[in-house]
Amino acid sequence: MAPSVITSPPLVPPTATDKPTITKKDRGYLDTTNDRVADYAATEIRGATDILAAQATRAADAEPFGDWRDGFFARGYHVVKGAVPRARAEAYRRRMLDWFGRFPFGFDVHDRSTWVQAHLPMMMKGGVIFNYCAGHEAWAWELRSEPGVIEPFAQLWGTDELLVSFDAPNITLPGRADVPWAPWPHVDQSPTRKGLVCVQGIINLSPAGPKDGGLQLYRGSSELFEQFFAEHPPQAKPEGAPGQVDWYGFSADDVAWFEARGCTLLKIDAEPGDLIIWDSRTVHQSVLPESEQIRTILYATYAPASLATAEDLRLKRELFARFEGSTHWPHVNIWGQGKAVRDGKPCPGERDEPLEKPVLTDTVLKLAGVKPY
Ligand SMILES: O=C(O)CCC(=O)C(=O)O
Ligand SMILES: [Fe+2]
Repeated sequence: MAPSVITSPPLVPPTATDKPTITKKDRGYLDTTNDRVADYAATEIRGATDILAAQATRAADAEPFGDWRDGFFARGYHVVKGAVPRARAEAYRRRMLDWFGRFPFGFDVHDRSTWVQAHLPMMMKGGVIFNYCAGHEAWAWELRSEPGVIEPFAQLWGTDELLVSFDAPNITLPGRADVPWAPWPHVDQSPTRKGLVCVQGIINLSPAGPKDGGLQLYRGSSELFEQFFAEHPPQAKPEGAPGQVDWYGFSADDVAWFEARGCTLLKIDAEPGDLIIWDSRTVHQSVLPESEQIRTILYATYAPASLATAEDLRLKRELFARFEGSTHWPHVNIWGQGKAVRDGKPCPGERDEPLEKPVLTDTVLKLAGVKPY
């Protein structure tokens, strides 16, 4: 299938004189300085591939892989145990929390009175940090370069020539009175994309047991993705929902439709160093901690560099050059997260570069799409 063309949102970095586009947010999503994509049908998409579908067929048929991939393709998710060795996972967590403590808003991890928005960076859903060059800190790039994280994606795609998303960390403090939680079941795949074309991931750095913050997914929902949208043409994105095209939020009625077809809500348990991966057609959400555990994760998705067009690689290099975060998609939908907005204005804690810049290793440059394979 020939890849089609996307109408890309402009990727012009905001300047002091630009007025950020402010949208009203009442769902815990983020204001952004970048343009939104609201019309799924009008947005042409690239990145069609049958690589994973062929792998899934193999897993189900005569020649199963005989490893974790068979389970992944049967269920649509998998937890790779110990993708990052435990001691290193704990060291990454410390570096991440140390970085989190260095914003200029007066947050002190030892002082619970500072665990409120006034003392914290702007975060989606109480923890996701898309801005402040967060995804380009040295610890984020070292984590993405971990061989045990890359390897499962290389196995899934059948190549180790991969790109990675410039994705966000999530640092969720427990017990915040100023962060209400409501269900936010969604998929990170445009309703206009067909089939299994993206597998997204979480590099988990803190204990994620039943009472801890973590990922919930509707088991079996990935298989119903096409049928759902055939029966329910996609609605325009509500005001304030994430601005990129690979996102669709579901109503309670929609969730009931999935439940009526046997999907059940499952909370994924994981330990520090585990990699959680799931088919991007899976309906999912995160839940806040009920325990005292600070949730610390990095989102990370890998896909073959060969699936990216020259234009997507150009957009990716632009984001990389200015340390800007992307979506969960590594090879297409290269949509920058822009700068954080606080009280309707560019956040004074924003920055133009990470506190600790990444070392530009061969692996980093190739995963970033800067250096060709
Ligand atoms: O944090 C999680 O477990 C999932 C978050 C999520 O769904 C997202 O960022 O798209
Ligand atoms: Fe998601």
